[in-house]
Amino acid sequence: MRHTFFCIDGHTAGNPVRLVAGGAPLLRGRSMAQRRLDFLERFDWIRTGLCFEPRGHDMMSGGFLYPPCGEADAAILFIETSGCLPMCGHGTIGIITFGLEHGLIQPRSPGQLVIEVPAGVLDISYACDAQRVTSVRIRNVASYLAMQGIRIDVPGLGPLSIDIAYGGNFYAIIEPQGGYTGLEPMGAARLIDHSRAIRAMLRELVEPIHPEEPSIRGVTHVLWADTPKGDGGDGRNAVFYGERAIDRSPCGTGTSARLAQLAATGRLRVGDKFVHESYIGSRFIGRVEAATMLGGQPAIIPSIEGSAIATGFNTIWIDREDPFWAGFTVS
Ligand code: PYC
Repeated sequence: MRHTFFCIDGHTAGNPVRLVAGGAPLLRGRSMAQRRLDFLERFDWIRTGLCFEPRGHDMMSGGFLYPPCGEADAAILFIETSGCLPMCGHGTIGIITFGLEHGLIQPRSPGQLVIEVPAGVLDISYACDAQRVTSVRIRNVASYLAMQGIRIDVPGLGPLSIDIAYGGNFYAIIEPQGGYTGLEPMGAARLIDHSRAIRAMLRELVEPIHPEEPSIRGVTHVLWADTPKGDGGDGRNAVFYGERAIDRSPCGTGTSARLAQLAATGRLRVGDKFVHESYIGSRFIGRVEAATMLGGQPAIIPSIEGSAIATGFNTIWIDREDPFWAGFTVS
């Protein structure tokens, strides 16, 4: 049996986005959080088939557009090598851009959208030049500093003090200290090896749980913070996700988590802007839009602004006679 998926492929600030525009399964659930769990239970082979080799690769990421469960304009279900993220910033920027440029999303008010994702509801504004969407700004879900100063001893790096912040996913944030002197001396291969070890060590010690949506739990991503390289930047980062991926974009939920950490520690205030660079030098503009409370603790509403480029249409088959129909990974 052959399943056909019509995709628009592209990238946001260098990181891949595969918008699956045709072939989405019908999902059960009254919220995107419930539909996400239903997808993982019954249709995860679609995610692995489209994201893992031989149809994808370690960084592959994307999603489906769905009709909303509530009053929003549309809903997004994210797929990625590591699972179905509750929220993905670079993915949202790409999916909104490609969806608008190809008429899959019809805004009720031009320039504005309300989008449901498993982590909550996003207010989005965007700018166009003729048929092209030139920028997307996401007012993200409430983000907060969940844990501070967790101390671990990392083989090859020594003792580190790590904060955990939520920006749509839970991030371990490592600032330069001790054996970590910045991104340049580390290089991508060492970042990946250390990130896997650090995430495993943290998972033994702590399990952060979202105060309102307990299906969102656990440290999934590792953010290595650094000083900016280019003019006009405020910070730089490399985000590790999945098993072998370093985000090529500045990472939308990572930037949100970093803004929450910087705001909670008095280094940013409401109204501040933070230009965040990625490992490859691409940029998002982060902003601390507002202060709020989440589950009784102080939080912020961050926004992330960036742009995406479509690179082509991709009609992908998953054929049950293919020995690798559900994809594979190598360790
Ligand atoms: O942009 O939020 C993001 C993201 C998460 C993982 C990769 N990118």
